[in-house]
Amino acid sequence: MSPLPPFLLLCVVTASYAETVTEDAPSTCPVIACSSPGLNGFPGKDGRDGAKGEKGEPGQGLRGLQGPPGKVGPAGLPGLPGPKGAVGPKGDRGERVEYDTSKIDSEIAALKSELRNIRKWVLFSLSEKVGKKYFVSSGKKRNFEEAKALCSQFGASMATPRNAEENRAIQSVAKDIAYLGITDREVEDQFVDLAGNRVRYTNWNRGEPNDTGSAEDCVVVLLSGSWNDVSCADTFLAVCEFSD
Ligand SMILES: [Ca+2]
Ligand SMILES: [Ca+2]
Repeated sequence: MSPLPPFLLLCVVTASYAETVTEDAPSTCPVIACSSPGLNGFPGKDGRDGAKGEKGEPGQGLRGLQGPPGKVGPAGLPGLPGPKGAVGPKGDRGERVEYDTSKIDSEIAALKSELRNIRKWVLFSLSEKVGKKYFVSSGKKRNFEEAKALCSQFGASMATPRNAEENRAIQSVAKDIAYLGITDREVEDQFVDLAGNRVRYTNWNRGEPNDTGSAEDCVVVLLSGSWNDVSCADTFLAVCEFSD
């Protein structure tokens, strides 16, 4: 095979080159000068995305109705402490108060004296006095424990006669059957005062104490002044004794 003439070789090369560059750039090959015009090629591939356009105008559609308020959100964190306030104006000068302790002592002594006089007057009006003891009767009947609590409430104890004179005073102030501060609850037939001391003075009625039904462990003074052992659950007057 003989080699192609130089101008034909140039056309072949030029045509080959035109096919290669069609996709990227328009051909500038002077192929028109050497052959008939070719057919238009296929469209090239899509180009790269262009730069982002400017923001468009708001749409013209109808605006919806406002929705209901949302739920209340959680409480926020406490704020930081506020700045320190300005210093206030200086206060007035205080007055020096001097206590006269001797005056206070004398006033306390006067009050104590007055209180003693009132107490004496009350006891004198309501009680029977024997030596340094005042006997006062309650106006309401109670069981033994209630009578004991009543006397304790007023800083007194249940009447416990130590001799015939005190017994008469209790009998006189009671006006009715009344409890004494004497029981044999701990040991049967061993009558003791509320401090647990065995009583030396007694004034039993005839046939007493008889512990009827094995259930009589408290003691009352009868209208006659004599004593009877009774059930602690029965109700009688309470006589309390105060010390001078
Ligand atoms: Ca008894
Ligand atoms: Ca009895």
